[in-house]
Amino acid sequence: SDQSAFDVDVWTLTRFVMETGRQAKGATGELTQLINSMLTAIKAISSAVRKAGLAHLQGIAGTVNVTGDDVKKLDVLSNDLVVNMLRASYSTCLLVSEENKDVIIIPAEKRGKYIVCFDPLDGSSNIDCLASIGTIFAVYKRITDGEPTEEDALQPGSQIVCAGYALYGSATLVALSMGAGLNFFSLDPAVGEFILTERNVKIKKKGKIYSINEGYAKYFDSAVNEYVKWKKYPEDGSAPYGARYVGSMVADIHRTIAYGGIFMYPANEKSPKGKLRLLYECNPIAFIIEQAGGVATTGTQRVLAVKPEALHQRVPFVAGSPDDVEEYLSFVKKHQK
Ligand code: AMP
Ligand code: P6P
Repeated sequence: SDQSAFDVDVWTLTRFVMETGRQAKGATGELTQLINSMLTAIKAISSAVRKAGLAHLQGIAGTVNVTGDDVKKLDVLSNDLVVNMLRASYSTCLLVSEENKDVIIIPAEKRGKYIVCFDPLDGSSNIDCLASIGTIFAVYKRITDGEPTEEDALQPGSQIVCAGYALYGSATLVALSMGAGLNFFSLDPAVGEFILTERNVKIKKKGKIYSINEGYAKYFDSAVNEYVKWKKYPEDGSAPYGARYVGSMVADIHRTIAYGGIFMYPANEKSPKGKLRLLYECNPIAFIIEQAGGVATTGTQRVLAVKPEALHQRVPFVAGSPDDVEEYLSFVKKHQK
């Protein structure tokens, strides 16, 4: 039989969140309930993502599978899982999902004090080629009384209480922060628990990788193109950077935190505000990047300082190792003169 040591005192994510909850002065346990409900949804999404090919969950919605039942697109299924788990947690009162045009108001009898903005399955255009995809979420405290409103969701990212992402890659990983540092947890499918694998994660001050979709070079502004050229043909005797781009934000961001470097989805002529959404992609990821000691900017301001005006608004997004982002900003400044 397998004699490898079985950790009988393992730090699961559930245990970690209960521990940090106990240390939080006056905490009622509501946020702990919320996080653990989100984790249940993530475990179920991970299982569905890994069975997608077998269960014919891929492809377009509306098709039927071999047994004739309706096939839900993976991202519709993921959205339903997150909404149902959060509604059942009695800790939320309003949700914003990439999949829903309008806010989702939780029925009065099931309400708690938190708002959650999430992308249930980010990078879903990569599902059919089996590239890594992810789930992203940010948690805020409501700021209105009575009926929750859109105003509760339009808070700047600086108000985030908790944010995280799940990466469905070669393993399933959760990155989570409640504002006191960033921790990584890996899913042990044998136990069905996320296990703490890296504490207080910090990004390198400077990396050697740049990550951008150069297919838009024709449409980038000159600061972006000049920065990218500098990464390829540095004139200060330093070595050129490596290029990596998955096209799935969570995969590109997780690599940037793990290895250092810079991830860029800047504005371009075709997308004057960039493509990434502020509420459920840029803000949670910017919060996490800052907790790892990195920088996240729109090119003109700190992402977490942006005052949102609309649920699905886009912002240009550049984030990663502080020295790399600062170097990019020096090119932006040079071109503003
Ligand atoms: P609660 O009463 O559970 O909604 O928590 C109130 C506040 O305590 C939250 O908004 C957090 O700032 C903090 N808190 C609660 N639970 C946790 C936790 N599990 N880990 C870290 N901070 C927490
Ligand atoms: P492009 C996936 O569709 C996504 O929203 C992000 O996950 C990813 O970073 C970006 O779009 C990729 O966009 O234009 O490079 O294909």
